[in-house]
Amino acid sequence: MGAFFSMQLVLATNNKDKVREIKKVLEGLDIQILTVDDFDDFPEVEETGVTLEENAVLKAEGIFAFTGLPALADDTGLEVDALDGAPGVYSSRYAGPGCSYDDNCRKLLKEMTGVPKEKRMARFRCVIAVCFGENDTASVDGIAEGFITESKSDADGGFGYDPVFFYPPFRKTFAEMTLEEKNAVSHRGKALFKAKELLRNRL
Ligand code: ITT
Repeated sequence: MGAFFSMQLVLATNNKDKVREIKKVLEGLDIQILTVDDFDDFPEVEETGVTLEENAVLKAEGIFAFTGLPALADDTGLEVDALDGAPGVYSSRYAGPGCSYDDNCRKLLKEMTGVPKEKRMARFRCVIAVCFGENDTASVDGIAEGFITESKSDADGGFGYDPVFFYPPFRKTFAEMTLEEKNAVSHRGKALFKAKELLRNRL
């Protein structure tokens, strides 16, 4: 395998599930992908923004500042219509500090108790920011539309809210999809295909 790449890119995330999906889409580019595992004391950038885009930019620029290398960050939220867009930007800590994916899914199903099928629309929104250098950050986004199920799927694909997110065109939840299927239609997959173009143009 060639040891030299045209670019190095750090994935500015502590979420291993995101890393798996991101790496798959960026495969084949002449870029060496680095992650949290390649650095000592990789920081957790504080998400003080009020929008997904602000947080994605904060994370990408924070990791660029730490590593001196181009960095790609992802900020994602699940927007549920019947809950006025919650959990949205607070999706990771919906059930409280230190909560698990399962805690979040259970809390969401509880909040949605009694909401009829036709009012269970929701969407994942993903913003990806790439910081190429000082004052040189670009962001792109992607959306996937679906419904919140009434019970949690026991399939183990995907992560986070995937077991309660039903995707009508495929007639299954994101948790029942392979990595390739999910990436082809998901919020992150769509944002990543745009990010891949941004990266290609810089090689
Ligand atoms: P980083 O900030 O380190 O990237 P995080 O998990 O805190 O990791 P977010 O702030 O973007 O990331 O939180 C989004 C939360 O939304 C995440 O913790 C999951 O619970 C959920 N989530 C994100 N992407 C998802 C996906 O593709 N499918 C289902 N749930 C997802």
